[in-house]
Amino acid sequence: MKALEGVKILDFTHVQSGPTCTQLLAWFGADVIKVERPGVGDATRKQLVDVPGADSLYFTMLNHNKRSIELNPKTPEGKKVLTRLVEECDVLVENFAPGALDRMGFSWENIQTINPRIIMASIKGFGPGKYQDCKVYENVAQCAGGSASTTGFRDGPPLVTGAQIGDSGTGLHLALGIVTALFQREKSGRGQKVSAAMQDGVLNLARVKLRDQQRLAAGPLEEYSQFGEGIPFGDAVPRAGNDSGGGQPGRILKCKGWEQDPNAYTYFIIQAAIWDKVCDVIGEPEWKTKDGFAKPKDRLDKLNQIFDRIEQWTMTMTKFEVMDTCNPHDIPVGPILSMKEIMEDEGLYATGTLVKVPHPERGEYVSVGCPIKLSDSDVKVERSPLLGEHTRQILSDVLGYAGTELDEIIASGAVGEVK
Ligand code: CAO
Repeated sequence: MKALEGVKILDFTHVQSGPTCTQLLAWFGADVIKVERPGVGDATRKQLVDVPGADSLYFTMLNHNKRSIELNPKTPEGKKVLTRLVEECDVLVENFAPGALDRMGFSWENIQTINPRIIMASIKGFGPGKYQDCKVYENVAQCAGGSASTTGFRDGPPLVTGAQIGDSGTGLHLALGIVTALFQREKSGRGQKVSAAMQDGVLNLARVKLRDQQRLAAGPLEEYSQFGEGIPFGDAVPRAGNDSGGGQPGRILKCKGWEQDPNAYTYFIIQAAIWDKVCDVIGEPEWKTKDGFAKPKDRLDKLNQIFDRIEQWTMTMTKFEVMDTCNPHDIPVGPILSMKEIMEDEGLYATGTLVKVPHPERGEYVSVGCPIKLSDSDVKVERSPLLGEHTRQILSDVLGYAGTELDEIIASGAVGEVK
């Protein structure tokens, strides 16, 4: 048995944020029915295409374990079918632009009237307020949620990060909201509306930076390199480069081969608790007792000197040798892994974090499997559906249409070219 077995999800999501949410629910066992515009489908099917004619990796990697029905709810027949889906499903998930679902005639009020037990979950760029009507993409959310202003180096422009914290991050937040609402429904018998704004999701992940914003009132942020360098702080949290955010000084340092390999680097943290071991490992044992070096606070104005010395040492070995040398001493280090190295890591395939998925149009591809492991709810990653692959199956098996009624719906064009 799977954790969410028996839960039916009407998946009205597209692009990245919503699909990551419903993909997780599908991996936990929910029956996810992806509703797509006839003949077109989710726009990502045809974005960043690498195999001509086949669904893109962008689409396939975000829509595993789902079924696809083509449906245009803007037609009379399409409205009837969508109404039946709302009646049948436990959860409706959507991430259309603000107002799009209302314009289709499916406002939250109407949806509740059709099915009072349904949970309706929405992702929008912003919560209620002056920007509530804006369309929002990943990097806009990273900027509006405080991530970009606090990422990068002090003397450079704000930076966005490659991790999709606005899209996939908000999808994760929404998934938690949905299972929480399902849990509450067990007791209340009622559905509810679950909302996650991308700005809020990013801000939640940038929480430590709002912490630092308030700490500024009490004085400079001593763990930031800028403090040791004697550069005054302004009135907003500055970009901290690769400083570690947890109060323990840390940097990215060069390793052997950095001249040719852009990822020959390691992260290196000098936690107070292992300072003596760091001194021994890098060959500076006198720093353990030396004035200005022995105490963590005294080291703050010498971080550049200290990390330069550690880097002289890390540059003598590969990032993996640094890891192998430091780990036995509990010195926290981490190699900067390229996507190529990650994709070649057999250990990640063994745990199901990476999976090889066969696909009829594009052949086998590598995807990220379910990153959350449940001991009693196994995940088998299935390929994403072709556009409208399950239209007939969903109309008949899930919604119970048959005979002339089924023929009429198909003939109306509301469900595309049914295979
Ligand atoms: N049949 C017929 N019409 C359909 C349909 C279907 N199955 N599915 C969607 N449509 C229609 C919508 O009703 C809408 O029509 P109207 O504008 O006439 O009401 C139209 O398609 C476009 O939908 P959209 O506005 O959501 O799509 P967009 O490409 O213009 O905008 C996005 C995309 C992502 C900016 C917007 O949906 C949005 O802001 N979503 C919320 C935030 C979000 O999730 N962003 C993350 C995106 S991933 O980076």
